[in-house]
Amino acid sequence: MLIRTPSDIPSSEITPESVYLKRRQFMQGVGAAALGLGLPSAGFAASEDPRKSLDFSPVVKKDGNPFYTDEKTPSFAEASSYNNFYEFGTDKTDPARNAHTLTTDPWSVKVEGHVAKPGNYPLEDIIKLMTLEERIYRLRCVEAWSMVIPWVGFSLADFIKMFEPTSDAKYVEFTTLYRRDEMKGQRSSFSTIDWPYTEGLRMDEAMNPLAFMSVGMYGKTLPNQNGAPIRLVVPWKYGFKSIKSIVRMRFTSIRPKTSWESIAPREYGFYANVNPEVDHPRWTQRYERRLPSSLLSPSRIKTEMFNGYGEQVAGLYKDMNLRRNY
Ligand SMILES: Nc1nc2c(c(=O)[nH]1)N[C@H]1C(S)=C(S)[C@@H](COP(=O)(O)O)O[C@H]1N2
Ligand SMILES: [Mo]
Repeated sequence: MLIRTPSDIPSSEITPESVYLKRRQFMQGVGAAALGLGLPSAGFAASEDPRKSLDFSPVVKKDGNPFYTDEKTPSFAEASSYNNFYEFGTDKTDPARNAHTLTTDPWSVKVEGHVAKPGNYPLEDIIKLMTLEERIYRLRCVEAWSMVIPWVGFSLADFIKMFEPTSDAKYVEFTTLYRRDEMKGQRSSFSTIDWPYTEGLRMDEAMNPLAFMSVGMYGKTLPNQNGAPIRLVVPWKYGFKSIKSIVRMRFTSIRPKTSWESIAPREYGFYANVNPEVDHPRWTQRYERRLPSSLLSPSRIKTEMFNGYGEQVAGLYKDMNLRRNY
């Protein structure tokens, strides 16, 4: 099984020895002036950091704003060196190590299915048309760890409205890039994922104001390992729904089959709402490890229904049995 249980994941992975050593070598190799600029970002040396600053409106930092939380965010280096992105390997440190091979320019998103305006939309046009804003969301992985991440992006609902979905559009399916020569994990013969990675949402879920398309984090464009150049963020669902490096959106009348549901349908459902009442068959979902954590401070906290976003999304599921529809 690919997704590992929390006990399989040593917290030392957060600052792996290799990254630490590389950082030290880098610091020894540069002068004091360069040090003033801070540590190089995880996964690439400062001189070749491909991220660009973004122009966005910062999140309104007040209680009750569902797009904001004052919970502690990890450093950028932590959020970009502990990742799940199986296209680049299954270890948490693999994406930061391997994702530099991905080229993201040019990039476009193909829109198909039940919409009045299908087409191939270049990323630069998308960014010009949408209003970029910041949102600070909790991300809860099904493996029972979580992080708080400051994203930059735009509302998925606003994006979808551009394509004018018809009344036959009941679901939207998202697909990740399939490019074996740039994605090491897609070449691996051990992989159980039938590439490309796909995900999906019911239309009313996709139109919920919390659903977000991210093109950046920590004020800059996304690093490859976090899903550059454009990825989904659905904060009330387990992290695997938040599909990375999207190249296609297809509007369908029937429920799309998603990658994890296809691999292990008893363990990973289509809905995948964060739910402390419904355990994974192999571990509890009542608690989570909030990163950054360490052996001395394990940061074990209670998992909240809908990851704490119930006020915004509980209505979507009011007539559903969430034990059956996990
Ligand atoms: N294409 C693709 N998207 C993906 C994954 C993946 O393996 N491939 N992993 C998912 C999982 S399990 C999680 S927890 C989040 C992690 O996002 P982050 O690395 O930005 O924290 O990405 C999700 N999106
Ligand atoms: Mo995850």
